[in-house]
Amino acid sequence: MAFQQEIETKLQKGISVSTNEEIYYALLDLVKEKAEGKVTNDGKKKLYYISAEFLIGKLLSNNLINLGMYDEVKETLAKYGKSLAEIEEIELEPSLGNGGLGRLAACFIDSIATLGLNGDGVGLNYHYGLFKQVFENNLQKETPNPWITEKSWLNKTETTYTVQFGGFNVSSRLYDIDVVGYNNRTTKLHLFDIESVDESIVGETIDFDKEEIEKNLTLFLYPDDSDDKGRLLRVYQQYFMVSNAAHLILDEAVAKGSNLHDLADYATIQINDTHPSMVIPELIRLLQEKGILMDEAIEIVSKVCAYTNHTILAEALEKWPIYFLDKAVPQLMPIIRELDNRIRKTVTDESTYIIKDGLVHMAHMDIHYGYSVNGVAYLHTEILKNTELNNFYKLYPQKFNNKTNGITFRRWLMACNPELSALITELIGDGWKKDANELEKLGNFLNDDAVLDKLLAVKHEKKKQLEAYLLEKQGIEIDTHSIIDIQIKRLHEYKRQQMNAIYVIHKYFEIKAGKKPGRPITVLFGAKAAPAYIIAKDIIHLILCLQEIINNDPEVSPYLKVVMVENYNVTLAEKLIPACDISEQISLASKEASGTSNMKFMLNGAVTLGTRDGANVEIAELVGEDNIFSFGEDSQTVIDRYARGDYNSRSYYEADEDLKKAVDFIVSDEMLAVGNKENLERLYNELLNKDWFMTFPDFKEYVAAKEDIYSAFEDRKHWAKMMLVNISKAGFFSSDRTIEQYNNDIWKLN
Ligand code: 26Q
Repeated sequence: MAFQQEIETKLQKGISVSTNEEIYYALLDLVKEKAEGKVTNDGKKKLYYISAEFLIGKLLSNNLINLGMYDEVKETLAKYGKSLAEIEEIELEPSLGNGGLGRLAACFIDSIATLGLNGDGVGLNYHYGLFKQVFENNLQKETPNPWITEKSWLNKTETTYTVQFGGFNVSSRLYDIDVVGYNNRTTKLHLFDIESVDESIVGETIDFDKEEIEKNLTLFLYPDDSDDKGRLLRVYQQYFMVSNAAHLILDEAVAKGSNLHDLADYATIQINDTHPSMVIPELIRLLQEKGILMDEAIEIVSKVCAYTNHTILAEALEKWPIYFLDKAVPQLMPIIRELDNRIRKTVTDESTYIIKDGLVHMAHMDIHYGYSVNGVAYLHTEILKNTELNNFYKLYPQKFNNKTNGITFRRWLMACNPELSALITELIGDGWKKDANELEKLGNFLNDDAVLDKLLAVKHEKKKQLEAYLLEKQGIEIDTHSIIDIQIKRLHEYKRQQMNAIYVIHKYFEIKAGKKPGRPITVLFGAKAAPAYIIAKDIIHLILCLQEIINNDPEVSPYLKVVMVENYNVTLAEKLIPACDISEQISLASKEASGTSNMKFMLNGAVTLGTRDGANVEIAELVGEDNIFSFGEDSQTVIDRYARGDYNSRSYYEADEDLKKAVDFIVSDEMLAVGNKENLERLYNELLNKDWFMTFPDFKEYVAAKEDIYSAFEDRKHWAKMMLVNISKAGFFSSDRTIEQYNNDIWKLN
């Protein structure tokens, strides 16, 4: 049936006389039916990608693209005066992730479906997801962010389990979201929930009674830094997730004929960071319940579980106090102790033990009892092998492997930038949509002026769209003829938004002194800070204060604008990335495991200004040093300085007049007039007395690199060439490539 007929049957009336809301829900129904009608791979062996986060974003456009219906739907709606973009505004974004790790999981399930692999995602159905960020008095405030509407992408299933905690049980129910692959099969995102969840205990804020687990277990996603009560709740959530997953996995294997001794022929589990690590003892426990002895249960599970590490920050490696686990999941502690004892008997290196000083080291359990350990970019994996996890690498060199992250080009090019997609297809055909390496063919147009002009025209069009969007949604004005310089990512000191902010102050002084840039610059930030991460919130305060001062200064604002968008999320990323000229990837070398926004920016024709960290290293290798602006100390220099422990930020401050002046401005009268003394002084003191992520040593080179890249922008033709090189080399970063490598090297699905 033609689309128009199908949708009008659902609407029971014509498109033109229907409201956007009616059309949205009719489309939702229709797309869900189409997804159900697609085949799923149900081969023998299945992958379970268990993750506490799946930052999937809105699904309507994405699913329409993957079903091959997007153009027809958009055009038909337009014929009757309706805009698909406006209709998609009705959909609420599920914020089921903090950032990179959650978004990676979402890209991965898209690629798993697209490649037709037998694999599902397993996670939790948080009712409020991550908090919504609002700005008040130049400060971040957190509010609840409900996303589940009466009708949504969630499908309630008949699958229910009982999960045991210390002292009480809860009943779970499984909700599924169909994951539609591009022109191929579907898989499922399994999200578990408790039947007894009680939304009424949530008010205007994100504070709620943390004691009543039966009511609150799936209400919120925990930010990456939290208070103690929250941390205990996090343990309950993690166990709830993996216990349900383990039940589901065993049930599905048995249904396919497994006798459980051969579980590894039916299931493989990818543990996404340590958040699902308790699946190891839980599976062992369940196998024992089914009559399998401890020795064999351990052996089976060790052939099923594989672990991905996403962080080098030692403080971010999960270590749970024994008393947490004793309280929440007492049935697991004897198993974890047994796992630890076996290591103590066979391994002499005490640093690898699972239980130490009353803490259970989750990653240690994963590495000893998993069959694969991977990092998420070349440099990251090297650092794990040679430094951070070196003691484990010496024990199990064969387990370690690298899987450089990737992104789905369906969402991060086709959906968010149809204009660029159309230009690419006009030039090289549409084979790139299935085989991203075909983007290399764009290299044939590097000297084609007409193509370069078109590329610049697309960028300008995306800037105009962003301008309209920000004005309408946030009342923010940007200049589409300015250089758009963007840093969007979680707020973390190692990502160094503070360095970018100090640069802005430096530029402000230059303009005040009469050194005006030839072209206006818009420095755009988007970032949420974990509610308990004090310094991160102080950095947001700094940026918001700068925004107020600079944008209201008539001497400066024609040349420099600072914009911090509110509530940065996937939807905003989809608008910001296509409009960007300069991609800020300025983490302290060695600290950013990979980064994935760097890949999205590159794919959309932004040029990277970055340190030699994470996947930036691979971007530089692909595009060549002429098409990226790299600066700063390298990872080894940084690692060595940490080892020496002799970093003294004050000495850099004293030695650099520009830096000193910019840093002092943080506590100047102008700043105190718009900001809070407490926040600004705390940040100032932190930088001067600690600066743990070493912004000062890189500052000089950062300023120089910024000047270089801003002046490079003025040679429009050369800049367009750099854009095209970046796009043409982005194929490697398709998550289809990443997933193929996971499958070939780790999962080995048939
Ligand atoms: C841990 C304990 C308690 C509460 C929360 C957490 C927690 C939550 C989220 C710890 C870490 C995270 C998220 C980590 C993350 O997003 N890491 C990013 O992963 C990306 C995908 O591999 C990389 O590209 C980024 O470099 C990495 O920072």
